[in-house]
Amino acid sequence: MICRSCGSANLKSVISLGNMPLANGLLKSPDEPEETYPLDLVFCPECSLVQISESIDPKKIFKDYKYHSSGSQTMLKSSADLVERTIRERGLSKDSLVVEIASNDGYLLKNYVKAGITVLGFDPCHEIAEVAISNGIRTVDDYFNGSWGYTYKHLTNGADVIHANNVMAHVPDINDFVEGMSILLKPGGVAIIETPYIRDMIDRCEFDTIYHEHVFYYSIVSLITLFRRHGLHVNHIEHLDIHGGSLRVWAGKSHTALNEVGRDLLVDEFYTTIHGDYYKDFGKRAENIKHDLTALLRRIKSQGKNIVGYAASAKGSTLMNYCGIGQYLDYVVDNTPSKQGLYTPGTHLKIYPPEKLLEDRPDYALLLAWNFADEIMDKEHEYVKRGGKFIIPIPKVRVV
Ligand code: DWN
Repeated sequence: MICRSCGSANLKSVISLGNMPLANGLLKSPDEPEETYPLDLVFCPECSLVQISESIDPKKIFKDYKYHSSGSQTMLKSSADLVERTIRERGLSKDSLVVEIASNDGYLLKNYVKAGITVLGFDPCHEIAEVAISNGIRTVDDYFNGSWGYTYKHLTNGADVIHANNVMAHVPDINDFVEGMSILLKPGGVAIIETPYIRDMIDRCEFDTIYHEHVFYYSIVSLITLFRRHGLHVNHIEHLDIHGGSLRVWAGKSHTALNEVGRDLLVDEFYTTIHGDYYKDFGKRAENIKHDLTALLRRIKSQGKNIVGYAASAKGSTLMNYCGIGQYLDYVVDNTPSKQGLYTPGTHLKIYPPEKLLEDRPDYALLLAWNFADEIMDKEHEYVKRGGKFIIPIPKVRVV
């Protein structure tokens, strides 16, 4: 195997989570056959990029993808705030073009449409792209790549802004993807990228955010190296708490001095992330969480109490399958209509609407989307008021 970004063959192991089903590979029935694949993470000392070793055909992962970004008020608010700020800071007008790659159901672009700005989305999941199109958001239901970048450069004279939220982790041919962004971007344009930050994943032991659709786990050094290869310069970086800790990166064709937050994060990386030994105890810490969580669930079950899962998330699939805890849960609830009635990958737990939580009032709910803990526990205040308890597994197993 070679590094997908720089081509180095000198890759080092970070963690091996064993053979895992596809994290969003929800089943129509519990006895539906499902494939598993090795889920191993490796580190490239040459360009500091962490990536999974196994390449899965994206069509297998995204063929009937069910993740709707509009399912979270946290995401909707974060996107609306970013759009308002970008329109203001970039002085966008109706003559501007804003492109979003992985535009999902239009959760972000709808804010530009409301402001009268021309938009173009790319999303390979036909059903989800149809939702955006039905809301008046021009969307190409295909994977973005270099040739789409070239095509739309000549069809539109280029993009003033390109958004790419939580997509760069998913693209095996990442050089072609970034080249496409560079071609499509106007000379004075900006690409605004959001992606989970590997420092948060390692420091908070968020091993459950490792799954096959997340090919890459970025550090700032790895992003700078990747962008520079395609004539893009990282000029501004912010560190967000969303999705368990993310980077928001502004990149453009001209080079300006990196902002202070970006400089501090970058200097910090040179003392930690880019030296492989930063990852050395990650596997042990993941095992500790597995031990603590399994012991807690076993203890609760020995007291004759019951437990359900809350959120049929991709991270929940990695957590449940790596920890082998499906046996302790009765079912999972989730607010995504297209997931309800299906079964979780590997653990084969049926997925119900969240209303079932109050109907059944199980003693405990294991929060499988802990990154939305505040939003979800606020929504389920009635369940808590009536004595229900949430178990939050990451970064430390605790009952709230
Ligand atoms: O990169 C990705 C990250 C950003 O989101 C995607 N590849 C896949 C996805 O990962 P995830 O499935 O672990 O994401 P979330 O956003 O942590 O989990 C969302 C799940 O939680 C959805 O299935 C909806 C559910 N949910 C819920 O049932 N009630 C979410 C909220 C906020 C709620 O109130």
